[in-house]
Amino acid sequence: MSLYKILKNRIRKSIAKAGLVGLLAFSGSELYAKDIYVPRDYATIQSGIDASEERDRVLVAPGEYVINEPITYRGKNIILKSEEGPQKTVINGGGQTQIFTFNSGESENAVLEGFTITGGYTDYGGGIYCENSSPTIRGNIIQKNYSGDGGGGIACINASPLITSNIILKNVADENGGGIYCGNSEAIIEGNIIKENASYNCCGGGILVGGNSPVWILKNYIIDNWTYEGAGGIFSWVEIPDEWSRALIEFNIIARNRSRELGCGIVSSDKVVVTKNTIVQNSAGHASGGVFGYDGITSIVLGDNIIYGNTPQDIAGIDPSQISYNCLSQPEYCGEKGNICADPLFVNPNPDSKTLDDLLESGNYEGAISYLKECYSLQVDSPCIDAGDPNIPWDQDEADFDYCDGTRVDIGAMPYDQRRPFIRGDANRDNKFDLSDPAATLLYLFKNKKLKCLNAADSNRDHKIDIADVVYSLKYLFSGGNPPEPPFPEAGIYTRRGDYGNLGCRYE
Ligand SMILES: [Ca+2]
Ligand SMILES: [Ca+2]
Ligand SMILES: [Ca+2]
Repeated sequence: MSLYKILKNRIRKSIAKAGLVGLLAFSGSELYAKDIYVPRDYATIQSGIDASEERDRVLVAPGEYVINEPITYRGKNIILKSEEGPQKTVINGGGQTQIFTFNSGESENAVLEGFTITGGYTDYGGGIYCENSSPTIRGNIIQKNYSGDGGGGIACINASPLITSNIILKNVADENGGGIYCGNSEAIIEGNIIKENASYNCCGGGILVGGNSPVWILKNYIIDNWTYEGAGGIFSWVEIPDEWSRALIEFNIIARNRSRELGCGIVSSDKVVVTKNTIVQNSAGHASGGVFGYDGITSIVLGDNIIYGNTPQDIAGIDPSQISYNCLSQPEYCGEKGNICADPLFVNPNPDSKTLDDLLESGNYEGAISYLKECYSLQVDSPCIDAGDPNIPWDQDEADFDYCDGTRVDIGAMPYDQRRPFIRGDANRDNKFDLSDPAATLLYLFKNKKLKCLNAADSNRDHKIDIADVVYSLKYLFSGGNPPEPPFPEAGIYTRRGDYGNLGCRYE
Protein backbone atom coordinates (compact mmCIF):
# COMPACT_ATOMS: atom_id res chain seq x y z
CA MET A 1 0.00 0.00 0.00
CA SER A 2 1.33 3.42 -0.84
CA LEU A 3 2.44 5.83 1.85
CA TYR A 4 -0.27 8.14 0.60
CA LYS A 5 -2.99 5.59 1.18
CA ILE A 6 -1.66 4.59 4.57
CA LEU A 7 -1.58 8.16 5.82
CA LYS A 8 -4.92 9.01 4.34
CA ASN A 9 -6.56 6.02 5.98
CA ARG A 10 -4.95 6.87 9.27
CA ILE A 11 -6.19 10.45 9.23
CA ARG A 12 -9.66 9.37 8.22
CA LYS A 13 -9.76 6.77 10.98
CA SER A 14 -8.71 9.36 13.49
CA ILE A 15 -11.41 11.73 12.31
CA ALA A 16 -13.95 8.92 12.28
CA LYS A 17 -13.14 8.26 15.94
CA ALA A 18 -14.01 11.85 16.66
CA GLY A 19 -17.42 11.12 15.14
CA LEU A 20 -17.03 13.58 12.28
CA VAL A 21 -17.18 11.34 9.25
CA GLY A 22 -20.63 11.31 7.79
CA LEU A 23 -21.33 14.81 9.01
CA LEU A 24 -20.63 16.23 5.61
CA ALA A 25 -23.81 14.66 4.37
CA PHE A 26 -25.63 15.76 7.51
CA SER A 27 -28.30 18.26 6.56
CA GLY A 28 -32.02 18.58 6.46
CA SER A 29 -32.50 15.46 8.53
CA GLU A 30 -32.20 16.98 11.97
CA LEU A 31 -34.98 16.19 14.35
CA TYR A 32 -35.88 18.99 16.66
CA ALA A 33 -38.32 19.30 19.52
CA LYS A 34 -39.75 22.81 19.50
CA ASP A 35 -39.02 26.26 18.10
CA ILE A 36 -38.20 29.32 20.18
CA TYR A 37 -38.29 32.71 18.46
CA VAL A 38 -35.95 35.62 19.25
CA PRO A 39 -36.92 38.35 19.96
CA ARG A 40 -40.63 37.39 19.89
CA ASP A 41 -40.47 34.82 22.73
CA TYR A 42 -37.24 35.97 24.38
CA ALA A 43 -35.58 39.33 23.90
CA THR A 44 -31.97 38.17 23.50
CA ILE A 45 -30.27 35.26 21.80
CA GLN A 46 -28.75 34.13 25.12
CA SER A 47 -32.10 34.18 26.93
CA GLY A 48 -33.60 32.18 24.04
CA ILE A 49 -30.84 29.58 24.39
CA ASP A 50 -31.25 29.53 28.19
CA ALA A 51 -34.94 28.73 27.78
CA SER A 52 -34.29 25.96 25.24
CA GLU A 53 -33.92 22.27 25.84
CA GLU A 54 -31.92 19.61 24.03
CA ARG A 55 -32.87 19.38 20.32
CA ASP A 56 -34.87 22.62 20.24
CA ARG A 57 -34.41 25.23 17.57
CA VAL A 58 -33.79 28.85 18.49
CA LEU A 59 -34.74 30.97 15.48
CA VAL A 60 -33.54 34.53 15.27
CA ALA A 61 -35.35 37.29 13.37
CA PRO A 62 -33.45 39.70 11.11
CA GLY A 63 -31.65 42.55 12.83
CA GLU A 64 -28.39 43.50 14.49
CA TYR A 65 -27.76 42.01 17.92
CA VAL A 66 -25.04 43.82 19.83
CA ILE A 67 -23.63 41.77 22.68
CA ASN A 68 -21.24 42.54 25.52
CA GLU A 69 -20.40 39.02 26.63
CA PRO A 70 -19.98 35.76 24.70
CA ILE A 71 -23.05 33.73 23.78
CA THR A 72 -22.81 30.15 25.05
CA TYR A 73 -24.93 27.06 24.41
CA ARG A 74 -24.27 25.83 28.00
CA GLY A 75 -23.75 22.30 26.72
CA LYS A 76 -27.11 22.08 24.98
CA ASN A 77 -27.31 20.43 21.60
CA ILE A 78 -29.67 22.86 19.93
CA ILE A 79 -29.89 24.52 16.55
CA LEU A 80 -29.37 28.28 16.64
CA LYS A 81 -30.30 29.65 13.27
CA SER A 82 -31.25 32.93 11.64
CA GLU A 83 -34.65 33.03 10.01
CA GLU A 84 -33.54 34.96 6.94
CA GLY A 85 -29.84 34.31 6.53
CA PRO A 86 -26.53 35.92 7.43
CA GLN A 87 -27.01 39.08 5.36
CA LYS A 88 -29.92 40.16 7.49
CA THR A 89 -28.90 38.81 10.88
CA VAL A 90 -25.79 40.26 12.46
CA ILE A 91 -24.28 39.50 15.85
CA ASN A 92 -21.80 42.21 16.73
CA GLY A 93 -19.31 42.17 19.61
CA GLY A 94 -18.51 45.84 19.15
CA GLY A 95 -14.78 45.09 19.44
CA GLN A 96 -15.34 44.25 23.14
CA THR A 97 -15.99 40.52 23.44
CA GLN A 98 -15.73 37.08 21.87
CA ILE A 99 -19.03 36.29 20.11
CA PHE A 100 -19.58 32.54 20.70
CA THR A 101 -18.01 30.19 23.26
CA PHE A 102 -18.51 26.41 22.97
CA ASN A 103 -16.78 24.86 25.98
CA SER A 104 -19.30 22.56 27.65
CA GLY A 105 -19.15 19.35 25.65
CA GLU A 106 -21.53 20.41 22.88
CA SER A 107 -21.79 17.72 20.16
CA GLU A 108 -22.13 17.98 16.39
CA ASN A 109 -25.86 18.43 16.99
CA ALA A 110 -25.12 21.86 18.44
CA VAL A 111 -25.52 23.89 15.26
CA LEU A 112 -24.68 27.54 14.61
CA GLU A 113 -26.07 28.57 11.25
CA GLY A 114 -26.82 31.62 9.16
CA PHE A 115 -25.38 34.63 10.99
CA THR A 116 -22.94 37.40 10.28
CA ILE A 117 -20.54 37.20 13.22
CA THR A 118 -18.44 40.35 13.51
CA GLY A 119 -16.69 42.71 15.90
CA GLY A 120 -15.40 39.89 18.09
CA TYR A 121 -12.33 40.57 20.20
CA THR A 122 -10.31 38.37 22.57
CA ASP A 123 -7.08 36.39 22.95
CA TYR A 124 -8.15 33.06 21.30
CA GLY A 125 -11.06 32.91 18.83
CA GLY A 126 -12.34 36.43 18.27
CA GLY A 127 -15.48 35.22 16.53
CA ILE A 128 -15.95 31.67 17.82
CA TYR A 129 -14.06 29.64 20.41
CA CYS A 130 -14.40 25.83 20.76
CA GLU A 131 -12.86 23.83 23.57
CA ASN A 132 -13.87 20.28 24.57
CA SER A 133 -16.77 20.49 22.16
CA SER A 134 -17.62 19.55 18.56
CA PRO A 135 -20.24 21.98 17.27
CA THR A 136 -21.34 22.34 13.65
CA ILE A 137 -20.62 25.83 12.35
CA ARG A 138 -22.16 26.31 8.92
CA GLY A 139 -23.39 28.91 6.51
CA ASN A 140 -22.18 31.96 8.45
CA ILE A 141 -20.27 35.06 7.45
CA ILE A 142 -17.48 35.39 9.99
CA GLN A 143 -15.79 38.70 9.33
CA LYS A 144 -13.66 41.39 10.90
CA ASN A 145 -13.03 39.68 14.22
CA TYR A 146 -9.77 39.95 16.12
CA SER A 147 -7.66 37.79 18.40
CA GLY A 148 -4.34 38.37 20.08
CA ASP A 149 -3.00 34.82 20.33
CA GLY A 150 -4.78 32.63 17.77
CA GLY A 151 -7.78 32.38 15.45
CA GLY A 152 -9.09 35.80 14.51
CA GLY A 153 -12.25 34.15 13.16
CA ILE A 154 -12.38 30.77 14.91
CA ALA A 155 -10.13 29.03 17.46
CA CYS A 156 -10.41 25.33 18.40
CA ILE A 157 -8.46 23.85 21.30
CA ASN A 158 -9.02 20.16 22.14
CA ALA A 159 -12.14 20.35 20.02
CA SER A 160 -13.64 18.62 16.98
CA PRO A 161 -15.87 21.09 15.19
CA LEU A 162 -17.25 20.80 11.68
CA ILE A 163 -16.68 24.15 10.00
CA THR A 164 -18.50 24.14 6.69
CA SER A 165 -19.82 26.50 4.00
CA ASN A 166 -18.87 29.71 5.80
CA ILE A 167 -17.42 32.92 4.43
CA ILE A 168 -14.45 33.70 6.69
CA LEU A 169 -13.34 37.19 5.71
CA LYS A 170 -10.94 39.87 6.91
CA ASN A 171 -10.30 38.49 10.38
CA VAL A 172 -7.04 39.31 12.10
CA ALA A 173 -4.84 37.58 14.66
CA ASP A 174 -1.66 39.06 16.05
CA GLU A 175 -0.30 35.57 15.55
CA ASN A 176 -1.42 32.00 14.74
CA GLY A 177 -4.26 31.69 12.25
CA GLY A 178 -5.89 34.87 11.03
CA GLY A 179 -8.94 32.90 9.87
CA ILE A 180 -8.87 29.65 11.85
CA TYR A 181 -6.61 28.27 14.58
CA CYS A 182 -6.67 24.55 15.52
CA GLY A 183 -4.60 23.27 18.43
CA ASN A 184 -4.86 19.58 19.43
CA SER A 185 -8.10 19.42 17.49
CA GLU A 186 -9.69 17.04 15.00
CA ALA A 187 -11.65 19.50 12.92
CA ILE A 188 -13.17 19.14 9.49
CA ILE A 189 -12.85 22.40 7.57
CA GLU A 190 -14.88 22.00 4.40
CA GLY A 191 -16.23 24.22 1.65
CA ASN A 192 -15.39 27.57 3.22
CA ILE A 193 -14.28 30.74 1.49
CA ILE A 194 -11.32 31.95 3.58
CA LYS A 195 -10.24 35.30 2.20
CA GLU A 196 -8.22 38.32 3.25
CA ASN A 197 -7.47 37.16 6.77
CA ALA A 198 -4.18 38.13 8.34
CA SER A 199 -1.86 36.83 10.99
CA TYR A 200 0.40 39.78 11.61
CA ASN A 201 3.51 38.24 13.10
CA CYS A 202 3.44 34.49 12.43
CA CYS A 203 1.90 32.12 11.07
CA GLY A 204 -0.98 30.96 8.87
CA GLY A 205 -2.89 33.92 7.48
CA GLY A 206 -5.76 31.60 6.53
CA ILE A 207 -5.43 28.55 8.80
CA LEU A 208 -2.96 27.42 11.45
CA VAL A 209 -2.93 23.78 12.55
CA GLY A 210 -0.77 23.07 15.57
CA GLY A 211 -0.05 20.34 18.10
CA ASN A 212 -1.65 16.95 17.63
CA SER A 213 -4.31 17.94 15.13
CA PRO A 214 -5.51 15.48 12.49
CA VAL A 215 -7.45 18.09 10.61
CA TRP A 216 -9.16 17.45 7.30
CA ILE A 217 -9.10 20.56 5.14
CA LEU A 218 -11.08 19.98 1.96
CA LYS A 219 -12.75 21.91 -0.82
CA ASN A 220 -12.00 25.33 0.62
CA TYR A 221 -11.13 28.50 -1.26
CA ILE A 222 -8.17 30.02 0.59
CA ILE A 223 -7.39 33.27 -1.15
CA ASP A 224 -5.64 36.60 -0.50
CA ASN A 225 -4.63 35.85 3.08
CA TRP A 226 -1.50 37.37 4.56
CA THR A 227 1.12 36.82 7.22
CA TYR A 228 4.48 38.28 8.04
CA GLU A 229 6.11 34.87 8.23
CA GLY A 230 5.11 31.23 7.65
CA ALA A 231 2.24 30.59 5.22
CA GLY A 232 -0.28 33.10 4.10
CA GLY A 233 -2.51 30.08 3.33
CA ILE A 234 -2.13 27.09 5.67
CA PHE A 235 0.52 26.59 8.34
CA SER A 236 0.90 23.19 9.95
CA TRP A 237 3.18 22.85 12.92
CA VAL A 238 3.98 19.99 15.25
CA GLU A 239 6.38 19.47 18.14
CA ILE A 240 6.40 15.63 17.94
CA PRO A 241 7.76 14.99 14.44
CA ASP A 242 7.39 11.19 14.53
CA GLU A 243 3.64 11.10 14.74
CA TRP A 244 1.69 10.37 11.57
CA SER A 245 -1.69 11.78 12.30
CA ARG A 246 -1.73 15.19 10.73
CA ALA A 247 -3.54 17.29 8.25
CA LEU A 248 -5.09 15.94 5.10
CA ILE A 249 -5.35 18.82 2.64
CA GLU A 250 -7.30 18.02 -0.51
CA PHE A 251 -9.42 19.61 -3.24
CA ASN A 252 -8.67 23.17 -2.07
CA ILE A 253 -7.95 26.25 -4.15
CA ILE A 254 -5.09 28.08 -2.44
CA ALA A 255 -4.30 31.23 -4.37
CA ARG A 256 -2.72 34.66 -4.07
CA ASN A 257 -1.73 34.30 -0.44
CA ARG A 258 1.29 36.29 0.68
CA SER A 259 4.01 35.96 3.26
CA ARG A 260 6.67 38.57 3.71
CA GLU A 261 9.20 36.02 4.89
CA LEU A 262 9.27 32.29 4.11
CA GLY A 263 6.74 29.90 2.69
CA CYS A 264 3.33 30.81 1.55
CA GLY A 265 0.58 28.56 0.17
CA ILE A 266 1.26 25.75 2.62
CA VAL A 267 4.09 25.56 5.15
CA SER A 268 4.58 22.47 7.25
CA SER A 269 6.95 20.99 9.79
CA ASP A 270 4.58 18.14 9.89
CA LYS A 271 3.58 14.94 8.16
CA VAL A 272 0.77 16.04 5.91
CA VAL A 273 -0.84 14.81 2.72
CA VAL A 274 -1.47 17.49 0.14
CA THR A 275 -3.39 16.08 -2.79
CA LYS A 276 -5.56 17.37 -5.62
CA ASN A 277 -5.24 21.01 -4.68
CA THR A 278 -4.79 23.99 -6.94
CA ILE A 279 -2.02 26.12 -5.40
CA VAL A 280 -1.29 29.14 -7.57
CA GLN A 281 0.10 32.66 -7.52
CA ASN A 282 1.11 32.59 -3.88
CA SER A 283 4.17 34.63 -2.99
CA ALA A 284 6.74 34.62 -0.25
CA GLY A 285 9.72 36.82 0.51
CA HIS A 286 11.99 33.81 0.37
CA ALA A 287 11.90 29.99 0.42
CA SER A 288 8.88 28.60 -1.44
CA GLY A 289 5.74 30.48 -2.38
CA GLY A 290 3.75 27.28 -3.04
CA VAL A 291 4.51 24.51 -0.57
CA PHE A 292 7.39 24.64 1.88
CA GLY A 293 8.73 21.94 4.21
CA TYR A 294 9.96 23.73 7.28
CA ASP A 295 13.29 22.89 8.88
CA GLY A 296 14.02 20.47 6.05
CA ILE A 297 11.68 17.88 7.59
CA THR A 298 10.66 16.07 4.45
CA SER A 299 7.34 14.64 5.37
CA ILE A 300 4.87 16.20 2.99
CA VAL A 301 3.26 13.91 0.43
CA LEU A 302 2.45 15.93 -2.66
CA GLY A 303 0.38 14.33 -5.38
CA ASP A 304 -2.05 15.32 -8.12
CA ASN A 305 -1.75 19.05 -7.33
CA ILE A 306 -1.44 22.02 -9.59
CA ILE A 307 1.33 24.05 -7.93
CA TYR A 308 1.96 26.67 -10.52
CA GLY A 309 3.21 30.21 -10.81
CA ASN A 310 4.16 30.71 -7.19
CA THR A 311 7.06 32.99 -6.31
CA PRO A 312 9.94 32.67 -5.74
CA GLN A 313 9.24 29.00 -6.63
CA ASP A 314 6.57 26.31 -6.25
CA ILE A 315 8.20 23.83 -3.86
CA ALA A 316 11.08 23.82 -1.38
CA GLY A 317 12.24 21.67 1.53
CA ILE A 318 10.42 18.50 0.47
CA ASP A 319 11.83 15.05 -0.27
CA PRO A 320 11.64 14.71 -4.09
CA SER A 321 10.55 11.08 -3.72
CA GLN A 322 7.24 12.34 -2.27
CA ILE A 323 6.48 14.67 -5.17
CA SER A 324 4.53 12.93 -7.92
CA TYR A 325 1.93 13.68 -10.59
CA ASN A 326 1.86 17.43 -10.01
CA CYS A 327 1.64 20.21 -12.56
CA LEU A 328 4.43 22.66 -11.77
CA SER A 329 6.25 25.68 -13.11
CA GLN A 330 9.51 24.63 -11.46
CA PRO A 331 11.75 22.87 -14.00
CA GLU A 332 13.74 20.61 -11.65
CA TYR A 333 10.84 18.17 -11.20
CA CYS A 334 9.67 18.05 -14.83
CA GLY A 335 9.21 14.61 -16.30
CA GLU A 336 10.09 12.86 -13.02
CA LYS A 337 7.53 10.70 -11.23
CA GLY A 338 4.62 11.82 -13.36
CA ASN A 339 5.22 15.53 -12.73
CA ILE A 340 4.57 17.79 -15.66
CA CYS A 341 5.69 21.34 -16.28
CA ALA A 342 3.13 23.14 -18.40
CA ASP A 343 0.56 25.87 -18.14
CA PRO A 344 -2.50 24.18 -16.58
CA LEU A 345 -4.74 26.31 -18.82
CA PHE A 346 -7.32 27.57 -16.37
CA VAL A 347 -10.49 29.04 -17.81
CA ASN A 348 -9.50 32.31 -16.09
CA PRO A 349 -6.20 32.33 -14.16
CA ASN A 350 -6.86 35.84 -12.83
CA PRO A 351 -10.26 35.98 -11.11
CA ASP A 352 -11.46 39.55 -11.01
CA SER A 353 -11.15 40.96 -7.49
CA LYS A 354 -14.07 43.32 -7.88
CA THR A 355 -16.42 40.61 -9.11
CA LEU A 356 -15.43 38.43 -6.19
CA ASP A 357 -15.65 41.27 -3.64
CA ASP A 358 -19.11 42.23 -4.87
CA LEU A 359 -20.31 38.64 -4.50
CA LEU A 360 -18.83 38.33 -1.02
CA GLU A 361 -20.03 41.73 0.11
CA SER A 362 -23.57 40.75 -0.78
CA GLY A 363 -23.08 37.48 1.14
CA ASN A 364 -23.51 35.46 -2.05
CA TYR A 365 -21.64 32.32 -1.01
CA GLU A 366 -22.97 30.17 -3.85
CA GLY A 367 -22.22 32.84 -6.44
CA ALA A 368 -18.66 33.34 -5.17
CA ILE A 369 -18.02 29.58 -5.18
CA SER A 370 -19.31 29.11 -8.69
CA TYR A 371 -17.28 32.09 -9.95
CA LEU A 372 -14.09 30.67 -8.41
CA LYS A 373 -14.86 27.15 -9.64
CA GLU A 374 -15.37 28.45 -13.14
CA CYS A 375 -12.14 30.50 -13.08
CA TYR A 376 -9.97 27.63 -11.88
CA SER A 377 -11.61 25.01 -14.11
CA LEU A 378 -9.50 23.47 -16.83
CA GLN A 379 -9.82 24.28 -20.51
CA VAL A 380 -10.51 21.34 -22.80
CA ASP A 381 -6.87 21.03 -23.89
CA SER A 382 -5.37 21.37 -20.40
CA PRO A 383 -2.39 19.05 -19.85
CA CYS A 384 -3.78 18.28 -16.37
CA ILE A 385 -6.75 16.32 -17.71
CA ASP A 386 -6.28 12.57 -17.20
CA ALA A 387 -2.70 13.16 -16.03
CA GLY A 388 -3.08 12.32 -12.31
CA ASP A 389 -1.63 9.28 -10.57
CA PRO A 390 -3.24 6.23 -12.17
CA ASN A 391 -2.00 4.01 -9.35
CA ILE A 392 -3.78 5.67 -6.48
CA PRO A 393 -6.70 3.41 -5.69
CA TRP A 394 -9.27 6.18 -5.43
CA ASP A 395 -12.52 5.30 -3.84
CA GLN A 396 -15.16 5.31 -6.49
CA ASP A 397 -16.67 8.57 -5.33
CA GLU A 398 -13.28 10.22 -5.34
CA ALA A 399 -12.21 9.39 -8.88
CA ASP A 400 -12.55 12.75 -10.51
CA PHE A 401 -14.49 13.49 -7.40
CA ASP A 402 -17.62 15.35 -8.34
CA TYR A 403 -18.03 13.85 -11.74
CA CYS A 404 -16.99 10.24 -11.66
CA ASP A 405 -16.77 10.26 -15.41
CA GLY A 406 -14.83 7.02 -15.52
CA THR A 407 -11.64 8.55 -16.90
CA ARG A 408 -8.21 8.64 -15.31
CA VAL A 409 -7.96 11.11 -12.46
CA ASP A 410 -7.09 14.73 -13.33
CA ILE A 411 -4.49 16.94 -11.65
CA GLY A 412 -5.75 19.82 -9.50
CA ALA A 413 -8.82 20.69 -7.47
CA MET A 414 -11.25 21.11 -10.38
CA PRO A 415 -11.60 18.01 -12.54
CA TYR A 416 -12.67 18.31 -16.13
CA ASP A 417 -16.11 16.80 -16.63
CA GLN A 418 -16.02 14.16 -19.35
CA ARG A 419 -19.41 12.63 -18.74
CA ARG A 420 -21.27 11.69 -21.87
CA PRO A 421 -24.88 10.72 -22.31
CA PHE A 422 -25.49 7.01 -22.21
CA ILE A 423 -28.04 4.76 -23.82
CA ARG A 424 -30.41 3.12 -21.36
CA GLY A 425 -29.58 -0.59 -21.23
CA ASP A 426 -26.06 -0.15 -22.67
CA ALA A 427 -24.46 -1.91 -19.71
CA ASN A 428 -21.08 -2.44 -21.39
CA ARG A 429 -20.99 1.17 -22.55
CA ASP A 430 -20.10 0.62 -26.17
CA ASN A 431 -22.85 2.95 -27.37
CA LYS A 432 -24.90 0.07 -28.79
CA PHE A 433 -27.82 -1.67 -27.15
CA ASP A 434 -27.67 -5.35 -28.04
CA LEU A 435 -27.52 -8.84 -26.56
CA SER A 436 -24.03 -8.25 -25.15
CA ASP A 437 -25.57 -5.84 -22.62
CA PRO A 438 -27.88 -8.18 -20.69
CA ALA A 439 -25.02 -10.70 -21.01
CA ALA A 440 -22.67 -8.25 -19.29
CA THR A 441 -25.26 -7.74 -16.55
CA LEU A 442 -25.57 -11.51 -16.07
CA LEU A 443 -21.78 -11.82 -15.75
CA TYR A 444 -21.85 -9.03 -13.19
CA LEU A 445 -24.58 -10.73 -11.21
CA PHE A 446 -23.32 -14.29 -11.29
CA LYS A 447 -19.61 -14.18 -12.15
CA ASN A 448 -18.46 -11.04 -10.31
CA LYS A 449 -17.40 -9.41 -13.56
CA LYS A 450 -17.23 -5.60 -13.51
CA LEU A 451 -19.80 -3.48 -15.26
CA LYS A 452 -18.84 -0.48 -17.32
CA CYS A 453 -21.87 1.60 -16.50
CA LEU A 454 -24.12 0.92 -13.56
CA ASN A 455 -26.62 3.62 -14.47
CA ALA A 456 -27.13 2.20 -17.94
CA ALA A 457 -27.28 -1.39 -16.68
CA ASP A 458 -30.15 -0.43 -14.40
CA SER A 459 -32.44 -0.64 -17.39
CA ASN A 460 -35.72 -0.58 -15.43
CA ARG A 461 -34.38 2.34 -13.41
CA ASP A 462 -35.19 1.16 -9.91
CA HIS A 463 -31.68 1.71 -8.51
CA LYS A 464 -30.98 -1.98 -8.21
CA ILE A 465 -29.02 -4.13 -10.60
CA ASP A 466 -30.70 -7.51 -10.65
CA ILE A 467 -32.24 -10.13 -12.91
CA ALA A 468 -35.21 -7.83 -13.51
CA ASP A 469 -32.91 -5.60 -15.55
CA VAL A 470 -31.87 -8.51 -17.74
CA VAL A 471 -35.52 -9.44 -18.34
CA TYR A 472 -36.44 -5.81 -18.99
CA SER A 473 -33.60 -5.40 -21.50
CA LEU A 474 -34.43 -8.65 -23.31
CA LYS A 475 -38.05 -7.57 -23.66
CA TYR A 476 -37.01 -4.42 -25.52
CA LEU A 477 -34.28 -6.14 -27.52
CA PHE A 478 -36.79 -8.59 -28.94
CA SER A 479 -39.31 -5.87 -29.65
CA GLY A 480 -36.62 -3.93 -31.52
CA GLY A 481 -36.30 -0.85 -29.31
CA ASN A 482 -34.40 0.69 -26.44
CA PRO A 483 -35.72 0.60 -22.89
CA PRO A 484 -37.64 3.82 -22.38
CA GLU A 485 -36.33 6.54 -20.10
CA PRO A 486 -38.48 6.40 -16.96
CA PRO A 487 -38.81 9.46 -14.74
CA PHE A 488 -35.77 10.42 -12.72
CA PRO A 489 -36.07 8.91 -9.24
CA GLU A 490 -35.23 10.85 -6.11
CA ALA A 491 -32.25 9.02 -4.68
CA GLY A 492 -29.94 6.21 -5.64
CA ILE A 493 -28.80 3.32 -3.53
CA TYR A 494 -25.70 2.34 -5.44
CA THR A 495 -24.30 5.85 -5.78
CA ARG A 496 -22.92 7.54 -2.74
CA ARG A 497 -22.98 10.90 -4.46
CA GLY A 498 -26.28 10.55 -6.23
CA ASP A 499 -27.38 9.34 -9.60
CA TYR A 500 -25.78 10.75 -12.70
CA GLY A 501 -28.97 10.68 -14.69
CA ASN A 502 -28.78 10.76 -18.42
CA LEU A 503 -25.49 12.57 -18.41
CA GLY A 504 -23.08 10.36 -16.58
CA CYS A 505 -22.12 6.81 -15.97
CA ARG A 506 -21.47 5.19 -12.69
CA TYR A 507 -18.60 2.77 -13.33
CA GLU A 508 -17.71 -0.46 -11.66
CA1 LIG B 1 -10.22 12.55 -15.83
CA1 LIG C 1 -23.74 -2.13 -25.35
CA1 LIG D 1 -32.88 -2.30 -11.97
